[in-house]
Amino acid sequence: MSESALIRSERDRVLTLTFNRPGKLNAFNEAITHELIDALGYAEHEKAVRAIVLRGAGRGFSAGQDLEAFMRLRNGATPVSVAEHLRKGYNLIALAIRRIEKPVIASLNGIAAGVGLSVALACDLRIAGDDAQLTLGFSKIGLIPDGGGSFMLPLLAGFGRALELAWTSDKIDANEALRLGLVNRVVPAAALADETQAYAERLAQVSPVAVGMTKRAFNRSTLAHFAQWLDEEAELQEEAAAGPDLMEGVQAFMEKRKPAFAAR
Ligand code: T3D
Repeated sequence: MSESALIRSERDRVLTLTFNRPGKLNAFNEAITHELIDALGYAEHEKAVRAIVLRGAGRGFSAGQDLEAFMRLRNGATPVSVAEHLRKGYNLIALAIRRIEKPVIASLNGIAAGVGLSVALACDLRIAGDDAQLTLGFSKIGLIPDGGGSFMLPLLAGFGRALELAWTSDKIDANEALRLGLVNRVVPAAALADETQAYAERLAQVSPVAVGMTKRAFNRSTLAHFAQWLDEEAELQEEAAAGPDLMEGVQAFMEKRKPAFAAR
């Protein structure tokens, strides 16, 4: 039997969800996406779960959408619309993370790229190992940050810095991410799993009423338009994906060369 793309484990009221495609830097395929949506649904309703941790197996958190799988979906007999793919996948993940009235913590080891980073940014808190590297990556394939990234990135990092990170797709390290407010704390890479578990256990002991209702209050005061924005973001991504740059960008990634984007 093949191993699950998402491993669930529970200890001391903390549910840990581990993306499990280490050979592909935990790039999201349909299996991870849908198993994650299911697991978040379980976490929302299971009273024994009081905090949730998302993490990646191997040397990274996630490299974002699996580009080979994505091309198969786009080039198949019935090509998938990008907007629909987002609405049935990443948008549901971001909405679930925001809806669960329990702390959801991203534990960032190594690389977090593309929509992998968006998923981390949709979480309540981010704890990074000192080996963490963050990159948007969307601009390299002619896309905009999606999965809520175009909302959460400017909110956390500020408008100008967010644009810079989105346009350049520059990789930033854990300390730069901390300085920009993209992560809450940085710990030695070797201690990341233990530190994240300990912090999640601490939050699991706080009044669930205080935790849940504070999250609801912050969602309403600051993220009131998040759901509507996810929908608009999906439309914008559909428009971006309709041009030639996506294909050129993905082709270049697979051929391990720089993309050559023509004038618009
Ligand atoms: O409709 C929709 O859903 C659209 C939504 C799109 C959302 C997105 O996330 S778009 C952005 C997608 N992600 C990227 O563009 C990132 C692509 N990856 C990279 O730029 C680099 O891999 C990293 C910067 C993340 C890491 O670089 P490095 O040098 O540490 O590792 P590597 O050698 O590039 O990758 C290791 C392996 O993972 C490699 O496979 P191989 O050659 O050993 O067999 C590589 O091809 C594979 N891999 C990495 N990222 C992806 C991937 N395979 C498929 N998809 C990936 N995203």
